[in-house]
Amino acid sequence: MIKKIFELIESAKKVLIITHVNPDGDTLGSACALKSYIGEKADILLQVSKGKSYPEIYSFMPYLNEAKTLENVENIYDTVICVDVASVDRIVENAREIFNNAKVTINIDHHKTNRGFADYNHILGGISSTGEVLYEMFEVQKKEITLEMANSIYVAILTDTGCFKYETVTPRTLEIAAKLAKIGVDTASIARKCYDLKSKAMVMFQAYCVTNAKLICNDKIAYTLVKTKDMEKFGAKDEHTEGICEVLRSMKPVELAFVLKEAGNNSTKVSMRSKEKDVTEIAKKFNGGGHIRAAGCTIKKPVDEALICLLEEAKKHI
Ligand SMILES: [Mn+2]
Repeated sequence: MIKKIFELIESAKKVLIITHVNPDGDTLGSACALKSYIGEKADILLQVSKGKSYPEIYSFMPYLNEAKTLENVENIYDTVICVDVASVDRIVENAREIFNNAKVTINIDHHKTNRGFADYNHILGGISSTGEVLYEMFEVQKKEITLEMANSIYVAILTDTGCFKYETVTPRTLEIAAKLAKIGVDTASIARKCYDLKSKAMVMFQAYCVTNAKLICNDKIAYTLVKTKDMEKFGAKDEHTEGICEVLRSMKPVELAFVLKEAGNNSTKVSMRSKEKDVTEIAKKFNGGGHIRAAGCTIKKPVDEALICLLEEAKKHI
């Protein structure tokens, strides 16, 4: 399959690399590495709506400022490659049209819940990140990994492992990180850019959300509600809620952490994290998905009602 994917990339005329909605470091890093490898004939698509962009902390990465958005992307691609896209529902609006129209569709991912929705699927469920999957693909096919590619893959692995903290980190993951460092990746500088250059609004807003968190079931469950009016008060953007759930989980007794965010049209976006439990079990109940310790879903109810349904389900897992 890997060889075939490289042959398809070779023979493609115009390639669109699709990142997932609410792009994170893994999808962006993987897309940048691929774009860097493929060159001129590839474009990256950010699935962001009007006026929105990718999280500003990733602005140091190449190609993102010239990336297409849902607003300006044209239906001109014969080949589409999805990176870190867990399911076809994560391809939205006109991007779905482009995906359906493409002669060749390729899906490179590490989500266990990915069912293989493309013509060619290379999914290694359980591997740390799509960045790691991609690294192995380049290495197996003996493709040169340039410093630019290495930097992007490093961002993908670093951010999707929460700085090499999760169980998904294997000796191989660390070996790959070492190989990337040997290519010349400045690991300290990338860590600083990803974690220590957050906007003031982000840190202040996160502190506010953490302060308002509730702990229930002997402090085993922590949750907080993110309301649009509060975000406006702090000047917080959508991306600024990233990381709140991890802070809630970091409290010693907490096993399950939830962030419930107003998402418009009376729906609520839920992020969930756990220390030990498999949160995909909870996410799946609401048609969501993700990883064992980090998952999400959207509940089509206002935030206060969504909370009741979610806690009812979560308590079954405690
Ligand atoms: Mn990922």
